[in-house]
Amino acid sequence: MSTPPPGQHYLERFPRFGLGRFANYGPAAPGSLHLSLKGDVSHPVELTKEDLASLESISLKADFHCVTTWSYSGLLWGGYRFVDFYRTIVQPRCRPEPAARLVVFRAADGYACSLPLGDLLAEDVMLADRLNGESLGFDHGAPLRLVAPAHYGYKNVKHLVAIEFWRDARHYRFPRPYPRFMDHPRARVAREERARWVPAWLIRPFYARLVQPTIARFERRRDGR
Ligand SMILES: Nc1nc2c(c(=O)[nH]1)N[C@H]1C(S)=C(S)[C@@H](COP(=O)(O)O)O[C@H]1N2
Ligand SMILES: [Mo]
Repeated sequence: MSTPPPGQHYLERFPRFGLGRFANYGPAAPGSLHLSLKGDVSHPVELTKEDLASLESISLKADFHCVTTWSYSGLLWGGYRFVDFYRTIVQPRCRPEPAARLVVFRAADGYACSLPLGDLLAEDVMLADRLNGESLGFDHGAPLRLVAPAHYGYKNVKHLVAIEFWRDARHYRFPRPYPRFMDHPRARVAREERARWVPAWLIRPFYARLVQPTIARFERRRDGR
C-alpha cells in the first residue's frame, strides 16, 4: 500500500457506501442494463449490455478514495474506457452539440452527479461491470458504474440508468437535501477538491465522523435488518 493522498487513510476492506438518503435502496430486480443517453444531443439513444459489448473490454487496477477520508487500495475493475464509449457510441449515435461538455450520471437509486467531459476522457476513466474478476455485484454498483479513480468516490456513480450531455447545469443539481457545496465540479483527489466554497481542512473532520455510522447504515440494509 502506498502513501494515501492528502487527508485520506486506507481501510482493510471495501465497504458499500454512499449518501445516507440512498442507504435503503435495495436490489429490486436482477440488474439488466438499460442505459439512456440524452441531453443536448440530436438523437437520444437507449443502450443495453450488447451495445457496450462492441467496445474493447479492459481492466484497470486502481485505488478508491471517498471524500469522507477513507480509501481502499488495489481494486481490479473490468469494463470499458469512457473515451472509447464516447468516441464509438456517443459521438456517432447521439451527436451531442459541441458545447455539451457537462456530463450528468443518473442512478437507479435517485443519486446523480456530474463531471466535465474533459475529465472523463482521461485514460483511467471507465464504465465498469466487473470487479476483482467477477461480474459487478449490487454492493459496488451493478449493473454498471462509473470509475474515475482520480476523483472522489461521490463522482463514481453506481447503478447507472442515464448519462446526459448538457451545455450547462440547468438540468442538474446535487441530490436534495444535500447542499450544493458538497459537490465540487471536479473533485480531484490529488488536489483535495472535497467541496466547493469550503476549504478541505474545514470539512475533513466533519466527514471523518460520518465514516463508521454510514458504513453501519449501508450494512444494515444489506443484511435486511
Ligand atoms: N447510485 C449511487 N452511486 C454512488 C453513491 C450513492 O449513494 N448512490 N455514493 C457515492 C459515494 S459518496 C461513494 S464513496 C461511492 C461508494 O462506492 P462503493 O459503495 O462501491 O464503496 O459511491 C458513490 N456513488
Ligand atoms: Mo463518498
